[in-house]
Amino acid sequence: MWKEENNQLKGSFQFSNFIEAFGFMARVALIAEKMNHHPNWTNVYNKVDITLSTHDKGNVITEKDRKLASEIDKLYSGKKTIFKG
Ligand code: H2B
Repeated sequence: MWKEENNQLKGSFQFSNFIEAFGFMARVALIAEKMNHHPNWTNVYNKVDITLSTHDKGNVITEKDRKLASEIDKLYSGKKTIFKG
């Protein structure tokens, strides 16, 4: 699910609609804030693309990125429908 590219972890996550995607982002935001480690991401409708690296270490992958990636995977694999359009 994650690939390493240019010292960054990259993952792409697909949902059934925009609200599902945005709900996922809200959940990731809560975890990221708790970890004090934040994703770079883009959202287009039902798709969320996430790039993880550690800015404080000069934009390289650290254990913090791997930990956040694994938390994001847990969220995504346990996703439940919150909105049917
Ligand atoms: N997020 C990411 N992805 N990399 C960091 O180095 C980082 C962060 N540093 N969130 C934190 C915040 C730092 O800037 C603050 C001041 O603790």
